[in-house]
Amino acid sequence: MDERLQQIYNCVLNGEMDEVTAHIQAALDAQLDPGSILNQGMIAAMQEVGRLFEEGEYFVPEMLIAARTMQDGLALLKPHLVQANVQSAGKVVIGTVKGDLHDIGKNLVTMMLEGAAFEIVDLGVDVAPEKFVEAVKAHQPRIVGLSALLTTTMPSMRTTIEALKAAGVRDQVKVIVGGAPVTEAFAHDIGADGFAPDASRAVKLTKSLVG
Ligand code: B1M
Repeated sequence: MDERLQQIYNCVLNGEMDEVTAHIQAALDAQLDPGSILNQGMIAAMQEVGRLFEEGEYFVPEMLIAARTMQDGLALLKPHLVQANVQSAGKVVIGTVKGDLHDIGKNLVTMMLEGAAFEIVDLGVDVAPEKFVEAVKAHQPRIVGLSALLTTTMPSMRTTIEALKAAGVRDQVKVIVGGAPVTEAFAHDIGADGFAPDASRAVKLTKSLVG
């Protein structure tokens, strides 16, 4: 791996918040591809954080500080990942489902959708089904995006779709789902309109669903 990407990887892995932005800036100044900085530097490091957590070497505080480091880095990288467009491509209501506090992936999807000119209503994390229903009624989006990172919160995706049906608004929107444990088969099973494994494919999917 390029030495500069390795330094960014190490910063996220070790939660070196003070240094990550300087390394990302140096990589950008050296014309490294922002997509490689994100995928090989930052997302790969978060996967390693997850592995260390599973093996009992990292605990929640280490995971949290790595997440904060990633978020600081993302703030700097954002303008390089997205190119602002003027005309809205449609409105998207997005959130991490009830019980789930993970938002880095959801924020990345949001960022990429914004870059593709979608108007975003971000409901944040731990969003109850009724909040999604309220937001659909209030904002009339074309797409509802649900993110989940825990196997224990994946059922909240189903509950949210059921709540949209019960409120009579399911047919007004397309529902897309994603997050590390989510699969195409699960999306199909819960009656979602689409699944994307990563942020760039979430943009492609959203574009295809809004025509
Ligand atoms: Co948590 N955590 N965590 N965590 N965490 C995981 C998910 C875990 C896999 C770690 C592990 O054991 N290996 C594990 C889940 C196991 C399982 O469910 N089977 C886990 C656990 C157990 C927990 C706690 C229960 C730990 C505890 O308290 N004992 C707890 C739960 C809290 C809660 O939510 N109620 C917890 C807490 C946390 C922190 C708060 C410390 C922190 C989150 C901070 C934050 O998000 N602000 C955290 C972190 C950082 C992780 C890992 C290490 C990294 C997640 C991440 O940000 N990845 C994670 C391990 C891992 O994923 N390997 C882990 C980078 C991000 C860019 O990827 O989110 O997958 P991801 O998003 C991708 C795609 O999935 C997709 O696009 C994104 C960009 O490409 N995508 C979508 C995501 N949403 C989408 C929506 C779409 C489309 C695509 O359409 C709408």
